[in-house]
This record gives sequence, structure tokens and C-alpha cells, in this order.
Amino acid sequence: MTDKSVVHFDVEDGIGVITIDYPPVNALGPGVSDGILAALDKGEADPNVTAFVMIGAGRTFIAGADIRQFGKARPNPTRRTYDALDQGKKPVVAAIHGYALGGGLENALACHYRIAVPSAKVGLPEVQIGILPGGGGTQRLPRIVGPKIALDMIVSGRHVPADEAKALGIIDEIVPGKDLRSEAIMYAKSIAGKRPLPRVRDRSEKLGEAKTDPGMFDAARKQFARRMRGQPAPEKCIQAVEAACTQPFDEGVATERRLFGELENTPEAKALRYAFFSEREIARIPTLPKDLKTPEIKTMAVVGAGTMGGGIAMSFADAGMPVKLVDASSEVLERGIARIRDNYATSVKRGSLSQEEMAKRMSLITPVTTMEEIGDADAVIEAVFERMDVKKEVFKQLDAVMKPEAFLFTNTSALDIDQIASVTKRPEKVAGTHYFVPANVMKLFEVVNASKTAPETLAAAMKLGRDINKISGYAGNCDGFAANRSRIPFTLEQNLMVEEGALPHQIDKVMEDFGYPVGPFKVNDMSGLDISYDTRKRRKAADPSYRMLPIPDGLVEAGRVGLKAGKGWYRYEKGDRTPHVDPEVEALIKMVAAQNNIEQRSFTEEEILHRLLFGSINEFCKIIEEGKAIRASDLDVMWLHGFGFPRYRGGLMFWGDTIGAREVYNQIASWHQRYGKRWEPSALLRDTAEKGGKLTELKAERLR
Ligand code: T1G
Repeated sequence: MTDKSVVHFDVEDGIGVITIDYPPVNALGPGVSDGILAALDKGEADPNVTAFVMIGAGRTFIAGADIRQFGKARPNPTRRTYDALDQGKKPVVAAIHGYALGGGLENALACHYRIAVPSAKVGLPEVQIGILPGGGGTQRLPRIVGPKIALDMIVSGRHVPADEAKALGIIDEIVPGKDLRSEAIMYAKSIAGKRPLPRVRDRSEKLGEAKTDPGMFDAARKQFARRMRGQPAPEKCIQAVEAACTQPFDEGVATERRLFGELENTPEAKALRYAFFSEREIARIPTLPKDLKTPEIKTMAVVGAGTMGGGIAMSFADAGMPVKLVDASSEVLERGIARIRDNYATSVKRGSLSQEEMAKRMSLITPVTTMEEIGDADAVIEAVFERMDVKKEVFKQLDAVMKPEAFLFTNTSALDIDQIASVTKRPEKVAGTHYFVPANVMKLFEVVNASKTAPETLAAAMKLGRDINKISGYAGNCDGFAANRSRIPFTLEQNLMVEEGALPHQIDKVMEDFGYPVGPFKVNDMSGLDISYDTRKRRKAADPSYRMLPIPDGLVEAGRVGLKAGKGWYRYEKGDRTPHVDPEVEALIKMVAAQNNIEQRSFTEEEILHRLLFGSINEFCKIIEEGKAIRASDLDVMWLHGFGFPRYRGGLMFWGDTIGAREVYNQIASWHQRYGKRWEPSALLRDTAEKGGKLTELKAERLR
């Protein structure tokens, strides 16, 4: 059909089969839509063709428009498949496997019939990349499912499984899928003679809902208010669905296209596209040989039945992987299993997990009390106390009991993995697999490459994270690895600004206005001030020159350890997690500042924001120039999935580029003059500023 044959057309049994063949996900890339149109024209002109089937080659139907083309100048198509598919004289059947998303579902909705295999998923996820369905989806979907359900699907962008899609009327029939092409041809033959042709655009019976429930649009605005913060796309999605209920179809399509045009190049859409591709780029480790055979990990073991160990065990059970949870203390083990059961029971109560699924996942977790019982696992993750002596002892035991080819991973958040590996006879099979709290929820899976870690081990660990639906990110072995290390300046400046006179709730407000779901001091209260206090004390004991933080130290020593104590940076009413500003804290701050002769001053919101974020941009650059991270976008992904950085800002370096490397560098250089060593600019940042380069394009020259 087209010069790149991304669309094939053939006739079988009087059915014109249009096959989209544009790997990896049949996105509507260059030539695909034209290929579909050409196939339709050919079949319409062929008297032997009584109906069409449209199907995807490979693993999926059509995954949507080719996102890589957005933001680039594109010819305005004179003819769109979304308009042509239901204009023909012969019925078109969309045969869906894998995904029909965005423009993929919109093409299917423009067909006369839709069939799908049981495992298929459909959806209009455009809002997740800062735009809205631009192929008639906001006009056709409400005509099938009604505006209320259409609002939920379009503003959430969620994927809908085939059985639910069938129940909603999006899919006409679920077919076994043993041979989708043959099943689709048979279905097409069964409807070939039916007239009039069922066109979604002609249906209006469901649109009446908007008249009986006109408040649904404002209800959607309220329902999605948090998700809509700082983003224009959700509101325009709602307006487009409203247009489906108030305008004739073609006018509604024109409204949709206008609204789409207003979104495609917004800063949020550009940021969300960057995040989308960065989350795929992070899987690429340039130093791994292309032909490397990644060892499979099918069975897991976790050492330590504490909160982390339990969450880690859940992360495997959630992915359907059997996992043994070992703890020498049967009491700790029982408590650990009970905590896991409670976690699942809470999900069942919330309706996000079925009772049978909970039972299945619990059955995948086997509690054991001796190391010998885990020896047959393909890999083990250690999650015991953050103390080097304890970890070394565990690794000695693991080295003795685990089968020779087993991988030995540690969940340590900062300890030297070379030291841990040194007590084993298999350092090449040792790596870090660092979870973020809560381990069964946070998607970031930081894989730490130690000096002797073999490429196969690194590849196996990266794949393990993906296999449990997390995002694996590479880090080199150094204090804090990549994610936590890049966060250190943020936390330091957060506490130093309070010493200088900024108030916790003022800083929290700045960060929440920036887009964080919760400000850093509120997060501190939730996780507990005593944890970092103990860390500071340990560091002070090891290094007398280490600078303690008199204000949080003072709070902890006054028993204000956070939410769990009913008071920390904020005050809490009994049984209520709402933080309340507490004048006692302000008084304590002033007292400590006076005792330490710290000059007090006021802060602008911009200075607070830049003081918190520029230090971490500088640290990102140092991590990259030391070869402890592969690329800037990896660190951006870590901040999205490890620290809740607002996704519609793309990532810390993406946001830094909106300010410009030169301005960031100049500000850091000036703070270096004022505050000294901690603000010493990275050489890489300085060079990037001088060259007018982009922060998001920074990559390590060599991984170390
Ligand atoms: N465009 C371009 N490339 C895409 C793509 C897309 N829509 N979807 C995936 N890829 C690439 C991806 O970058 C990766 O590339 C490879 O395919 C495998 O993806 C008009 C305007 C379909 C659920 O938002 O959600 O239609 O890294 O690793 O985990 O109204 O991809 O191999 O080089 O994610 O199996 C709407 C986005 C577009 C769907 C498969 N559609 N994609 O997940 O594979 S806008 C979307 C996904 C639109 C219309 C509007 C997922 C997936 P590489 P992957 P996966």
C-alpha cells in the first residue's frame, strides 16, 4: 500500500483485510493513516469486497497517534481516517488485540463494528500527555457510553479491559483470539449484508443524560480537581464532551479540533511527552552488550520481615511471582505476614483488590525462618537493618546457602555495596535494588551497579524491576546512589532556610503551589523527624565536624517527632492527620536562631523555590559528571517516581531548562560566594551554561 508498507491490504473470502504493520505498537506514524485510506478506497472500488476488517500486526491494534510527531510541523491532512471509516458503503470491523488507545480507539469507534480478544484494553489516555482525543473520540465515545462515563474515561485516561468495554457497548463482541484474523473475517461475513450501516456518529440516545444531569460536568471538575491542578487539558476534555451534548456531530468535531490545537504545544504537554519518553529511555544502559542474554529471575526470596521486607515481598506477589520471606525471628515473621495481610485487606475494603486476588497473592508469599529454605530462589533481596555489620553477616550467610547462579541483591539506601559484596565469593552477582517507601507502591526501582557487578547481573536486576511493573533506574555506587544523593541539597536547604527565618508552612505552600501533592515539612511529619535525627547523630558520631540541624534536632528533643506524636513541624488533633500551623514551632525556631546567632530575614517565594531546587540541579550535574547516573532524564524520572515531583513539569532538569542553565548557574555561583562550599557549582553545569546547552541533554561520558 505505501512505500514503507506500514499498511497491508488483501482480500480473503470477500473481506478486505487492512493490516497495520508499524512496530513496535502500530502508532499512527508517517504513512499509516494514508495507508488505511488507500486500503479503504481500494476495497470500496472492488466489487468482490463485501466488508472490511482492520487489524494490527504484531502485539497490538493501534496504540494511538505517533507521539514523536507532536510538537513538530505536520501537514494538515486533507482527509482523516476518523472521518472516512464510517463514510463508506461497506461495513468496517475493527479487530482489537493488545491495545486500542487514543487514535487507535478513535479509529475503531469510527468503524461500524468492534470486536476484541479477552486480554485487549481500550482507552483515550491523551490527557496523560497533556492533550485530548483529537480524532473524534470526545464526540463518539459519549454517543456509546453516555457523557458521564465518557467524562470519566477521557479525563482519567484510564485503560478499560475488554470485558468492561463490552459491557459499556464499546466492543460489540469478545472473540477467543486464537486466530483473530480468521475470527474477524468470519464476523465481518456475518454482518456484511446488514443495513443501515451502524455509525456511532448517528447515535444520540445516550446524550440525553446531559439534560437530566446537567451538573455532571461541574461534578467532573470537582472529581478531578487535584489531577487538574496546573494542567489545562482536563478542563478542555470536559468542554469537548460538553460539546458532544450540545452541538451537532460535525460541529462537535470542529470544537474538539480547536481545543486540541490549544493544547498540543502547551508547556504541560511538552513536559508530559518528555516524561513519557524518559520513562522508556531509562531502561537503556549503553554499556550493556547488545547481544547480552539477560538471565531470567522467576523465583524470589526476601530477607527481613520488617516494613520494607514485607513491602518488597508484596511487590513480587503483586506481579504473580512466588517469593519466600525469611526472618530468623518467628515473631517478627508473623508480624510481617500479618502486616502484609492487613495491607491487602485494606485494598479489598477499598475495592481496589478482589478477595480472591488477595488470597492468590498471599499464597505466593511463603514465610520461612531459616536461610537454608531460600537457597533455591533465583535471586534474593536483603532488607535488614541499615548497618554494615548486620548486612555483611547476612551476605555471608546468603553466599553460603544460595544456589551458585543466584543473584544477591541489597535494598540498602546508601551503604557501600562494594563492601557488602566483598564478604561473598560471588561479588559479580551482587547489586543494589533500592526500593522507595512504600515498597509495594512507589514505582522507582533504583539498581545500583557496584565495582564488581557483572553486566548480566545489572541486566537481570533492571529487568526484575520492570517485571514487577516498576521503573528500573541505573545508579553508580556512591553515598546516596543517584536518587537520594540528588535529594540531599533539597533537604539541607529546606532546613537551613528555616534557620534563616523562612517558616515551614511558607515553604510547604511554595512547593504545593509548584505542584507537589504535599509540602516537604508535611512529608517530614508523616515519615517522622526522629529517623533523620538518628542519621544525623550517627554521622556526627562518625565525623565530629558534621553539622547538626539545631531546629529539627530541637523539635525531636522536645518530643515533636511528627504525626505519630501528634506534633512535629505542625500540630495534629487526635485521630486527625490534618496539619495545623503551631505557634510553638515558630517560637522554637526563633529561640534556636537567637541561640545560634543566625541572622533572620524574609524570603520571596521564588527564592524559596530556587533554593530548594537549584541545589539538586547542581547535584544532578555532579552525579552525571562522576558517571554515577547515565543521563539527566533518568534522574528526572527518579524524581517523578521517587519524590513526587509534579509530572506536568516533566522533571527537575526539564523544569531547569525552562529557566535556563545559564541563569541557574549564575544563581548558584552567587550563592557559592554567599554561603560557601555547599553551593560550589558543578563543572558540568558551568560548561553547559557557558555553551548555552540544555540540562536535559546531559549524559555521563563514562559510567563509573
Ligand atoms: N507514539 C510513539 N511511540 C510510542 C507510542 C506512541 N503513541 N506508544 C508507545 N510507543 C513506543 C515507546 O516509546 C516504546 O519505544 C515502544 O513504543 C514500546 O512502548 C489523535 C492525539 C501502548 C500501553 O498515549 O501507553 O492518539 O522505547 O515500552 O509497556 O486522539 O506504550 O521501544 O523505542 O510503553 O508494552 C495516545 C502511549 C497517543 C499510548 C504499550 N496513545 N503508549 O506499553 O510498551 S495521542 C497513548 C502506551 C493520540 C489521538 C491522540 C504504551 C502501551 P522504545 P512501551 P508497553
